[in-house]
Amino acid sequence: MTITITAFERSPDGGKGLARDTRVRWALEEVGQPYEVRLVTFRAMKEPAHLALHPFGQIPTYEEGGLALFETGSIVFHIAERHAGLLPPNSDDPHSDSGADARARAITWMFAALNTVEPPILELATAKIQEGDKPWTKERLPLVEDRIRNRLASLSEHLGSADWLDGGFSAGDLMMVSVLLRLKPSGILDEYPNLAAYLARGEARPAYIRAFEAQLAVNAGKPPSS
Ligand SMILES: N[C@@H](CCC(=O)N[C@@H](CS)C(=O)NCC(=O)O)C(=O)O
Repeated sequence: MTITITAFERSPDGGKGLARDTRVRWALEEVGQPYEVRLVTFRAMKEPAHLALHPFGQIPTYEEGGLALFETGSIVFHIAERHAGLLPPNSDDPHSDSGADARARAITWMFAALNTVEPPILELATAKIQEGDKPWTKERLPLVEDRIRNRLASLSEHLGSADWLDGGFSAGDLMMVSVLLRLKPSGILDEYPNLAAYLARGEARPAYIRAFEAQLAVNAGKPPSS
């Protein structure tokens, strides 16, 4: 069955890979599933046809046969559940830690990326881009940055010298790396060398490179629209 995702016709980041279709492309590349992309304008995202797929009028969406999904957490989880490569296989033995428990922990890291680490990082983007001209932004920025440091310190402590968050690379790492990517220009990540190296490991994966290049090809040569 053909998989079709949606992406910005013109991404606000001009192709830096921060638009969330990149994480879905990455997941599909990791599991070796071909996919098609339907590009949408900001206006089309708010029109009935797209709202029928995504109630909040955003990208990405995911269609496969009669199934339509939105929210990257749900989409990546769906891909990881149906195709080998992103989650440890379920073990038949309920008493074994090697299967079901490892899978549950990898899923936990997906939630941690989206619910615990991403929110303060998005807050920084909002503070800089949407509220950058407010008189209180200068005072607010250090507070927001410290909330990010608080999360990164815990994440760095957990990761230690390991390559990935829990054993081998999983959908949890895919989501965490995707979330951390937005921090690159801020320099904050460099305060945690193991996290900077973790990010670089994610970006070096062939599947990530293919995903990044595919989204870049859409945006190449087009100036950012905001
Ligand atoms: N929580 C959603 C966030 C989706 C989201 O914010 N998408 C952005 C692009 S990365 C978007 O469509 N922005 C345009 C808008 O909200 O109007 C997810 O993970 O899928």
